[in-house]
Amino acid sequence: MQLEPTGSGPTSPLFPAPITVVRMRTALTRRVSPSIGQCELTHLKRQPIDFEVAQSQHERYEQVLEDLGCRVERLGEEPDFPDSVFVEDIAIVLDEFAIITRPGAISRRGERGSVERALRPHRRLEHIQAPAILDGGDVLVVGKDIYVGISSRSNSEAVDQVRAIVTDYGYNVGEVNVGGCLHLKSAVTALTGDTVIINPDWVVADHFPGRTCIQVDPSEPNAANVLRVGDTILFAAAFPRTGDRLAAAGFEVRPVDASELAKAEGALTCCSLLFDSAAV
Ligand code: CIR
Repeated sequence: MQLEPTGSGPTSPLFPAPITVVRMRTALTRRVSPSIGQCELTHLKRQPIDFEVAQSQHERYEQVLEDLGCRVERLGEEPDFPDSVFVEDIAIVLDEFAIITRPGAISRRGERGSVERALRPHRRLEHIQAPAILDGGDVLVVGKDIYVGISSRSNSEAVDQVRAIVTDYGYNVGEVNVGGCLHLKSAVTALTGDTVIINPDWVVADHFPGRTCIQVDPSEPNAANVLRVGDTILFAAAFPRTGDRLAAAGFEVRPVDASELAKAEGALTCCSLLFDSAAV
């Protein structure tokens, strides 16, 4: 567990001990739904998903997050929502507030209630409204830059609404066309505040001027979805060549087996919402 004291000072009877605020990194997750076999699919052919394997890989993923200092807050199973393990699509959590999305797939809109309830103690909530559609997988935050992918799940109205919500907080919002994959973060994710990993066939690197773009190994097109937790980069174990590239570039990397949820078009970022919050 990562605890960073942010307040301390001299104490005396006149000046009682100040409240010590600690910051914790929370990982919001949700168990795999037993109906995962009926998940939405856009770019993949349906193939059987072994629920028990998916569940045990997901538990291992949560364990890795815990090992890296996160407090895992696991939401209850949602048997009626096949894709509900992919909590990333339901919210964008920034330091100042969270935005509840309006998922592009109608089958996923009912996932919002429980995510809203879980986030409310941590953040003020804003909401994306119709006619906008937005999946969290299309929102890449790198420092104060927010890139929103235009995909089958997210539209320009959503970009306008995100911009209106965040603009007073110093964020820049840009629209990015994505092709060949489900979400923007299938094609590009952040390694640091100035470096991204990218599949240039699915998104053009020109969208990220001033940032170093490390390319996935060409034989591993789906490898751009990595999850940064502190100084560690989690990458899908199915993509060892890209893992080697990242290690060679000096990153501390850790493979995580996510092969069963990959059949549902999910990857590593999709299965958690990571954010810092204060605990007293
Ligand atoms: C869907 O199509 O919505 C799910 N089967 C996969 C969602 C994966 N989420 C993500 O990449 N952020």
